[in-house]
Amino acid sequence: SRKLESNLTVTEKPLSMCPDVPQGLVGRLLIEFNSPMTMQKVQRENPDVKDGGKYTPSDCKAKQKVAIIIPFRHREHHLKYWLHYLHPILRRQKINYGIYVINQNGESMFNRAKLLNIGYTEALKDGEYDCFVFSDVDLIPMDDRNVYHCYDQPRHFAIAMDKFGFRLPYTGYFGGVSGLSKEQFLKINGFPNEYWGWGGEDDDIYNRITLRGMKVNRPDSRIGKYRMIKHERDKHNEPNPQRFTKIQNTKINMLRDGINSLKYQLLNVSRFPLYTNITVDIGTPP
Ligand code: UDH
Ligand code: NGS
Repeated sequence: SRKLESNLTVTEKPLSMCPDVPQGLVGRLLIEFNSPMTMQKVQRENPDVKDGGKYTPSDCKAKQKVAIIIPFRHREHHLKYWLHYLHPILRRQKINYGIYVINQNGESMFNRAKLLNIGYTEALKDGEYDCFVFSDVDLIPMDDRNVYHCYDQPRHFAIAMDKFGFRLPYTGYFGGVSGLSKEQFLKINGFPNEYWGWGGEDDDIYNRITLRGMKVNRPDSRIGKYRMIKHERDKHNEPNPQRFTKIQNTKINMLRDGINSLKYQLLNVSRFPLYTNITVDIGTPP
């Protein structure tokens, strides 16, 4: 309670914990990428999001603090749609969250998993996060019951993508959108830093999880549906010819390659209205 200038005492009810199943979800969503989108429009749609893309539910206390990490380079068009769809979904899900776009500087080979490790590290410098959701910039959930927080086991969210006919392509698929608590992430020494170019890094993460005795947890396939924004293969993210041998060696490599060996140069941190942009120099493949 607090005293006002007069002698009135206003009693503020302490916020109760947010319920396990958020109230006010709408279920299935209509997702399309044809309507024009501008960052100004998305900002106007989301006045309650705080600088840097932070949000805290106003009517209940969230159990977890979630950092959402997006690996990024030259996908501004996709990011507008991602922010347009995700901010309202996360708000309905009553998530206490911050959005971190990890932007790879320069034109050397792309390295998705290393950018995700950097996202984990940089988010923790910015807030006391206990959960990390890693999302590609071109994946939009089609149902808001697919709740973006952490679970008892590492979570795979993007299990039924349109490009795979709304099915899991294979049992060990862990790509697209996934979520690990801080403890789960540290238990597997984070993600590999040594997958340059496209492919395999998600399979390596899956291997790490099972090798440490954890089991991937997934939503119901009716709820885990996604639309992917169609795009051509990016430059400097060609399929990595080493990926097949690398995923055979997760067990040995995960001991030395991971969050314990992460090296990069922080170039810029900018807080925009709907996200925090972190630009990094991650080096080049050996
Ligand atoms: N990413 C970027 N910039 C890049 C490469 C990747 O931002 O230059 C990020 C982005 O978040 C993307 C994610 O990394 O969603 C995964 O990369 P990807 O989209 O290249 O992987 P995906 O499997 O596509 O979606 C592979 C090429 C498919 C070509 C299909 C041609 N019809
Ligand atoms: C596997 C890749 C994964 C990839 C998945 C889906 O073959 O990294 O296909 O790819 N693993 C290897 O290459 C070892 S997709 O259809 O989205 O292009 O995520």
